[in-house]
Amino acid sequence: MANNLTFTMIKPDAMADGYMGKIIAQIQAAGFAFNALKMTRLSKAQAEAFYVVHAARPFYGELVDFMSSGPILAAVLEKENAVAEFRTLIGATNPAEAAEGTVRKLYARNIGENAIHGSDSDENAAIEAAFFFSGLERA
Ligand code: FUP
Repeated sequence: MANNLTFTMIKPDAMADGYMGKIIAQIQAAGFAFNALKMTRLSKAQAEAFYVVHAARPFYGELVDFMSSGPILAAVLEKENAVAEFRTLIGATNPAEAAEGTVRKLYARNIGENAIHGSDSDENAAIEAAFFFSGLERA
């Protein structure tokens, strides 16, 4: 994948807490364009598959339960240097360690329920985008 695309999900905590609109606005204000967007809900099996790279970690079960606990908003985003720029926008995994003004600092509940996902590489962005979106669903 080119380095101008990344994949994100607004997670079930931020959706339930009513932050979807504010987070979309913050993403757009930071200069990202939406290439694809959908609201959906992961089954347990789908959450297990998405996070299979973390299968051996102690938090995997909780992560899968949480990510399948409610609706999410999935999106492919476009901007130059998208992966790195988006990870700066969302902040550290643990909101207690996230920089002021980042999405996780503003809206996450804790390290497990941390409001938003952002791909960690161009390769994973391509894999994650393809997990959620067909070619027809991409602008
Ligand atoms: P990030 O790239 O910032 O999303 O973080 P990771 O890929 O390391 O972790 C993916 C998800 O696993 C996090 F968003 C939340 C969960 N997690 C925990 O619940 N506990 C941890 O100690 C680390 C991650």
